[in-house]
Amino acid sequence: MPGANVTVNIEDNAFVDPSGRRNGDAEVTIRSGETVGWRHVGANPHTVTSTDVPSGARAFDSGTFGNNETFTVTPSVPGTYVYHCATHPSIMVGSRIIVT
Ligand SMILES: [Cu+2]
Repeated sequence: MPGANVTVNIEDNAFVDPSGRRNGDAEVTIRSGETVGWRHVGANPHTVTSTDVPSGARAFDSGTFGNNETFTVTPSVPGTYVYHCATHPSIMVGSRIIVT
């Protein structure tokens, strides 16, 4: 997706990384200062909401967004970021961003 170094698709009801891994198995790795993008390709509203970020890093929350909309995050603090969908936290859970 334009403006992102790596893109995670949001289907119903899954985060899907470029390797096809879903939800708790989905993981992308970027360098500090690069951008992760999410592209909503489903029908139902979802969110991208951090649940755990490295010490000193900023939490993120897309708010509810829908089909064809996008969201980006550009983390600067190295470490592991975990996020879920706040609307479907029991299903769309535990996806990770690794920042090196
Ligand atoms: Cu959701």
